[in-house]
Amino acid sequence: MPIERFAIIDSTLREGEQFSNAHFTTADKIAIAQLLDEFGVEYIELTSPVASPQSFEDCKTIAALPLKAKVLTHIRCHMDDARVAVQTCVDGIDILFGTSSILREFSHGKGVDQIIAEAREVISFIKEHGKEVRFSSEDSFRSTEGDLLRVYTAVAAMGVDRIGVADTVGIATPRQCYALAVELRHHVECDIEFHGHNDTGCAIANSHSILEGGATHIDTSVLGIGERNGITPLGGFVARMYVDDPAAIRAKYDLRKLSELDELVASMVKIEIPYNNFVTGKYAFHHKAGMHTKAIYVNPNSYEVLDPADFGLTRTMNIAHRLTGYNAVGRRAQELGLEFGKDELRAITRKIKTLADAGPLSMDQLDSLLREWVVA
Ligand code: HCA
Ligand code: CU
Repeated sequence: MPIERFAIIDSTLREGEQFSNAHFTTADKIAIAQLLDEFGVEYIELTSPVASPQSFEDCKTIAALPLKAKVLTHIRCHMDDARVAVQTCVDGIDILFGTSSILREFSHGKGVDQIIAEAREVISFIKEHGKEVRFSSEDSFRSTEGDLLRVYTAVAAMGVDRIGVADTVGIATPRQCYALAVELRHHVECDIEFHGHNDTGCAIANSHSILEGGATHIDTSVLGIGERNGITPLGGFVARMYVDDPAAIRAKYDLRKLSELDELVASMVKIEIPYNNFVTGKYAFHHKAGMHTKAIYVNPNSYEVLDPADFGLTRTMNIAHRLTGYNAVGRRAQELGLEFGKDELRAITRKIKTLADAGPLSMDQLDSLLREWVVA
């Protein structure tokens, strides 16, 4: 699939509301939706309007905003929910039904024929109201392939815009995702969406693989927030796609909005952005070892596949430690307007390493050492 063709369905305002600390006010939701829209996600998914009276009002409010992104809401595959959802003026409705044997046994207790019959009623009702409709099978990867294919081919024949594959428990592997998409492509022509939980750390890789197999839409949330440890994070997913084709991704999304989005949502849900977060983590563009800093000065691409400038960020270097190298020390001296010969720089670097063996140095200490060397 050409990279420009995939679309992001950001679910910060639906899956993200299921994150432990999330309690978005209407104003919060508007701010998130507007920033996601400026970033350029193609869809914004909202909590079901039947969840609570405020959720219903918020659905109407967000659906009425002048956004480029299409607004979706998310409901159970049930006429009671569908009747409410069509009153909210959203562009589309994502419906969900559990197909795995575990959910059929312990959750809703329905067979595949019954699932298809209920889906038919809900899907035709939503289509009659002129809305986009997606049918997703909850816990897809613990459903048998036969059941999945029966349900998906049936709903595709009913004219859904998308079918959804949901790795509800984060059990899928990239290979399984790829294989499932290839298989589905033999059976359905409609778009294919993926919603992947991150319990085992595979959410981004799964999202990427399923696109390679023929899926078209990926669910994300800002910082990956969601039920348990969440889903595919918007920033990490975009970073993964960027590496395949930076120009296409720069054209599709305003990448410089990513930090603002991560910071906004982190503050609303009262968490710190993790130090190792994709793109926006404190150390995402930080270089330390001498071999790395030397090469980075010559060509940043040697140890960076993401250009921080594309994300409105700058790289940082830590050279005040025992893994440092004389190239980096020399650059620092130049920045301070100091000139040293090669041998001198090697001697200074040896001194830094010896001092740093006793414990971490600060940049100020390193700068003083360089300045005092001149004086001495
Ligand atoms: C859940 C629902 C869901 C739905 C995904 C989808 C999941 O909270 O269990 O609509 O595709 O992970 O299955 O978020
Ligand atoms: Cu989910």
